[in-house]
Amino acid sequence: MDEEILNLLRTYPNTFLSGEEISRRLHVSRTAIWKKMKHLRELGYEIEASTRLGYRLIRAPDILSPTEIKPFLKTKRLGKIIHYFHTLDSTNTKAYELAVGGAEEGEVVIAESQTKGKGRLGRIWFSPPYVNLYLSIILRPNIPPHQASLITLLAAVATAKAIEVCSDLRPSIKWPNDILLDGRKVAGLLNEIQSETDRIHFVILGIGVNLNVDGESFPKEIRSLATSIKRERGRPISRKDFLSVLLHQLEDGYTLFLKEGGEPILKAWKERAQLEGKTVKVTSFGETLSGIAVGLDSDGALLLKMEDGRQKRILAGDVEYQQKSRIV
Ligand code: BT5
Repeated sequence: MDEEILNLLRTYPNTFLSGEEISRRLHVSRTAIWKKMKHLRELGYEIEASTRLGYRLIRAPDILSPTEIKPFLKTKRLGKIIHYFHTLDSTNTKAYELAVGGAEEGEVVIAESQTKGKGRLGRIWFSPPYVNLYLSIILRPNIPPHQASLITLLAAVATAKAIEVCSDLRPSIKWPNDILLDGRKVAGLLNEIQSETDRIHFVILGIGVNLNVDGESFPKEIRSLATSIKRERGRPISRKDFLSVLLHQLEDGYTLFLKEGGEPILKAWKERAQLEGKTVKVTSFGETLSGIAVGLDSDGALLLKMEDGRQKRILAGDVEYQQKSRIV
């Protein structure tokens, strides 16, 4: 009923709606309405009440509940169903469970905070409440498992574009899953798949974006490595606007990928990553390799030209830039 009352109040902006009118339209008692208004205020909605005139919505909180997001969302595939939580261990874990239980392509899990936000290789994603975005999307693409990395790449491009659209900042992408602002990490992606040898059952696309967290709130181990949009532009960003733009960007990228394959994704990624020619150190499966990044293979693997002249394909790993760009 929260949603119905809010929709009604939103339909008549700046206008008082009497308790009697609301009660007639929603077929509930005036006491029930009074209780609901109290509950909505506790959620952060600013609602003016006048004994003579009724109720009026002044301001909605910047929370990521379906009630707040749905009115802005015009996507066709992504976000038709939003599972929303105040707190979760990890949105990826929850989305995985839902996918195993048969959830459909495009279902989305959002949490306002995570107690065990997951990075790669068992690392932790710092996930404080009500300031950032923690999102996981269930996808069921009809592609072979070796192409799943392309979904991380398209999500990186979509996240970079959403940051650009909403903040006017210019993010860059770092292989394979980091989005940086001025060299510091503002977003990370974690793509988990369940598959057979030649068929993907589902992909969980996890995205964490630091939106409004203050610089000094980061744990000190990552304070100099991490940043947020608020920190970079000096003022906060609307989280629900950002989420809506991001879901639209992801849908566009994903639709293009399903239609035209990896090529346009790789092209857009390369433009934003500017990886080619950089001297890098790569840690992959316990091994550290140095060389020059030559580019990406058609499945998103990193191509590294090593000091002895051999070229190596790196499927997964962490990259460190060694110095400024150099032409190969
Ligand atoms: C990632 O791992 O960058 C993937 C992060 C994915 C997080 C999202 S949130 C929604 C969804 N649900 C989940 O449970 N996860 C996904 P990796 O490349 O391994 O980077 C992890 C490293 O980044 C950590 O070891 C820290 O050094 C650093 N880090 C941790 N929290 C950070 C933050 N909030 N911002 C920037 N850097 C952070």
